[in-house]
Amino acid sequence: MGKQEKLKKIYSDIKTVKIQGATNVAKAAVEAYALDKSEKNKKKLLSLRPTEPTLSNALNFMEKWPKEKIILHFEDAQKKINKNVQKIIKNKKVIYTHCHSTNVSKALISAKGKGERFEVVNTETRPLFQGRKTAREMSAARIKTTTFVDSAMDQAIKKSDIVLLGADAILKRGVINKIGSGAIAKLAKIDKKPLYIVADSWKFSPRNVRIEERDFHEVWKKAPKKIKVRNPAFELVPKKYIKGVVSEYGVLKYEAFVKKADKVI
Ligand code: RUB
Repeated sequence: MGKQEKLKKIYSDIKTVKIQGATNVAKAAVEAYALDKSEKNKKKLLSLRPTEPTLSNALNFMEKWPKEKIILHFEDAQKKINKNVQKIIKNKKVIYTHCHSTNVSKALISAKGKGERFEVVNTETRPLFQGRKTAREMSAARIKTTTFVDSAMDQAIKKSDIVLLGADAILKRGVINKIGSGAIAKLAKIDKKPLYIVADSWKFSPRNVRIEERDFHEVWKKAPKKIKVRNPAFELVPKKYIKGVVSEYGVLKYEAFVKKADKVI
């Protein structure tokens, strides 16, 4: 495959969510930027998933670091996240999660490998069903897994002891994550379930991000013309609902995480 073809394939795989999740999107964009370090390519990559600071942070770090150092950051951060997640899930029998997060998924698989005993409940995450990807990964790792439709999220949360969500963007006012995450956070609060964000620090952005609204055909292919179909991909989890952020920095309170990330990113 020639360079242009490779680039086109990466653009398309990111845009169509074949490559999904903040870390995977950023890694693919790093590969694409290494192929062509032009401003045009950078602009194009940044436009593909506007709600992803990991993507923009990684491309900015590439101005001073080689590609290998960027990839090493993701691997190193994940190892630390795995250890830190293990601390907060001790004695938690049932863990609830939503959508698919590489940071959450890998941490749970690692914890299982280290002998932690727990099961997972999750929600399927319409319209693109990334929750099924999580369920498959959990099940392949021999973690007992139960999947619910999104509208049963209250029941799923009630069955859990702790809620772990990934993040697309960590802002000063809260976290942007997959649609449904805001409602999950409110229900977790009412049901008194601790909610932690599990995320690489490169998800931090000192600036606001645009919430991506995707093509309505993902929701309803042949919707009658007069019906307006909305498809917002992400939403805010206000910081007041978040018990802590589990990152490579450790398990920190929201403000402490932001203070630290703001100095580095
Ligand atoms: C994925 C999503 C995930 C974060 C997690 O949305 O909202 O929670 O991206 O990031 P989408 P990571 O499927 O639309 O990309 O995978 O880095 O943990």
